[in-house]
Amino acid sequence: MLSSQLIHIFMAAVVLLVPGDAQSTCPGAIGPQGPPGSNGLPGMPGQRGIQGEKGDHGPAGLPASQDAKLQHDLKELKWRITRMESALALNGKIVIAGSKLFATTERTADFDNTVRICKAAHGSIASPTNKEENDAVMSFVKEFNTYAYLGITEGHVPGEFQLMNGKPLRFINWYKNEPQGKGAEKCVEMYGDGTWNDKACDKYRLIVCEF
Ligand code: MMA
Ligand code: CA
Repeated sequence: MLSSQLIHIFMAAVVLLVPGDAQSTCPGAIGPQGPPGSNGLPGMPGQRGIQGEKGDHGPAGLPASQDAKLQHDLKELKWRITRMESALALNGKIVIAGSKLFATTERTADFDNTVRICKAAHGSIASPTNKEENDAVMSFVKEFNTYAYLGITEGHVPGEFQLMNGKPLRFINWYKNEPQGKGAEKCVEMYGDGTWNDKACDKYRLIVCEF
């Protein structure tokens, strides 16, 4: 009996003396603010902004003639190209004539295919316009012992030949009594001595292109 009375007194003391419990059930002053919560997930990316204004011009560059690095690079580039041309020329792959470069595929084709093949190689069928260029083409004709078609064709007037590239035909090197096809031979082939003959276009001739 005594022990149950003691329990009641103890319980009453707990209710009256423990402060936390009393504050949670009774209205009182608002406590201090808690620490910020953990950050949430990042939001969606925003829309692209409008383009900004064009910036100021950078500092002006050196004139090419005074740019030492550029001049050095240019010199090396020229040297490398010349060296490569010499190496290719050594094996008869190309012949340089002034500003033109002539090359053969070492194969034969009719006129239309020769034009096509040279174009596909970003060049054009050999069209010599002076002795130096004519000699360059001749060197291939001799080397491969095969005549070559030139980029020269007969116009509407029989016996009137023109360069395919539209330039006037100033340099000519016809073999004696040529051209004599009278409209029946609309293409031009080069002989082994470099002279020209008007000829039917469907023969197989050495492919020589110029670049
Ligand atoms: C062939 C032909 C002509 C050329 C004469 C030269 C007979 O025809 O190649 O184009 O003019 O020979 O004799
Ligand atoms: Ca002829």
